[in-house]
Amino acid sequence: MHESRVPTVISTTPFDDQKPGTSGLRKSVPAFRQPRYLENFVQSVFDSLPDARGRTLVVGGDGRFFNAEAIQIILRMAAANGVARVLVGRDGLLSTPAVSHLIRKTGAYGGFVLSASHNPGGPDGDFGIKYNIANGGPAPESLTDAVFAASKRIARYLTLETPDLDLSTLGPRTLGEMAVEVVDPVADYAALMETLFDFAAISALLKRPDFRMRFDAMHAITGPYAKAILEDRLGAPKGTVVNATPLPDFGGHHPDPNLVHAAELVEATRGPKGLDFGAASDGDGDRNMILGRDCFVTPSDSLALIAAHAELVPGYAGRLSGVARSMPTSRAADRVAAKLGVGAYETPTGWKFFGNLLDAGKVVFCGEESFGTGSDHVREKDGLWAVLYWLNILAKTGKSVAELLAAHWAEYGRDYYSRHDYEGLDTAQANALMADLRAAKLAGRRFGHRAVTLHDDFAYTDPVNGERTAGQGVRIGFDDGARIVFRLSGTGTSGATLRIYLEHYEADPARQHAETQAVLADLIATAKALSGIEDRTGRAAPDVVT
Ligand code: G16
Repeated sequence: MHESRVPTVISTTPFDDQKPGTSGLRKSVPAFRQPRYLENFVQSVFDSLPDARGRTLVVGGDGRFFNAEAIQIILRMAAANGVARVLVGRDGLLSTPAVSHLIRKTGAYGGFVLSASHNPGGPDGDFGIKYNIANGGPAPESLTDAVFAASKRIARYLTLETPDLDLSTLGPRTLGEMAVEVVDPVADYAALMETLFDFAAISALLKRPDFRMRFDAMHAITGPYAKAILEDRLGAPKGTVVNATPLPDFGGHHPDPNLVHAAELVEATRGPKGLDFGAASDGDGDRNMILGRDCFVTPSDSLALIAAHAELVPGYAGRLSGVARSMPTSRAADRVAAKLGVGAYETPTGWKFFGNLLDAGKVVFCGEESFGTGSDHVREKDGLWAVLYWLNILAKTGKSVAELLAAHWAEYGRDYYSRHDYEGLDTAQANALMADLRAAKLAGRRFGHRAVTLHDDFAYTDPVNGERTAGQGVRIGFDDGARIVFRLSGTGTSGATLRIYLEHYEADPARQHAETQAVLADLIATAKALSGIEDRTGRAAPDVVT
């Protein structure tokens, strides 16, 4: 093949299913491997950007199946669309938070993140692509709507006729007239972490013979980051990071750090000989799970504890302006914000909704029940950051995870919390269920000992730019402070997933140590009665309970 500097114009016709969801375009690998499918979407992004010509972009992915081919396609198309320079991780690898950091650090115009997050990988697994803007965060809805509109009228895409570029060694390359810089995926990110946390204190903790921890990278992108930071830099014993080599199919597992998919890690924290600290992250490194001996920290509680301990962490002491959480996330963080006298914001599900609040300095920490926590250091959630934050708290307080949780609940009350997912539902059936929930007349009705005090479909007006987002989930609040939320997932790739979020507030310390599902049993029964989920679908139980 002759290397060409002149763009080739290829005719194409639209696909009708390229609407980005909660976090970019996610589809099965076979869908992405259809001829012109990825190309159409990437060209639709270029056609929607005000002006990417002459600018710098960052490109990287979580190494899942199809990552390597997709990177080459995107590089050729970027060159053909007049991009001046692309920074790409070695072998095309970059975690999602690392992409966000590189965009911010280099002042890039934006970037492409290739991942389907926690969804399984492999030839029959999932793939995804997301465009991030200059602040390092996911594109706002105005841009993703424009991309979808462009994808419906696309008639051509631009590419170069060039061989694949070698991405296996660091350094500069050229592709047509575009400069390509292959960068170390870990170095910049590791340097950033060092500016935020008390590395000396964490290192001393990790070297203590009586402190036993494990980080499960789930054969996904965080392995090299966690090894470099926890083992090489901070001195944790070799082998602290397990499943550390990223694999295109994640070893056949579901790279989702939760009680179901990281069951082996959970088991290792159980009993008198259990680990003191366990943590895991997902496919692209932005999610996290935090465990102590015989205890699991819900992501909602994790956000609240992170906010409550900001004074112990060098990068955050003395500058907490506010905290934001997605609507279905429990209200534990709101209680901390109220006590500290800082802002509290409730946004729709999706990290993109935090971007304006972070840019405007209204909040420093953000979190979601879907195992996402982060801060204003980047504009994505960040799995390893959350783990380092917890280690910083443990090191500075000298307390165990269980002790920290108990003290927090005693001070603020406990929000018992759980999410029940019904996956792979018929889409029409799921939409009808949601429509009926919206239309139901629930205000004032009694369910057992509770009366309904709130029933709405959550809508959000961005306090920074006034953009309105409606239809974000049905909220049902009760007079004792309990709450049920129903919404459909925006990240699945087949059928519909109904998520039922359940929470019950308990102020009495004597009743804060019961088993979550037992405490929530009557609320779960109410949720089933209200939605008719089991009668409508024939399902006897949720597929995943976290
Ligand atoms: C994405 C979004 C998150 C969202 C999560 C679940 O995370 O970035 O903001 O909470 O999906 O969304 P849904 O409930 O619509 O499935 P990730 O880690 O998959 O990129």
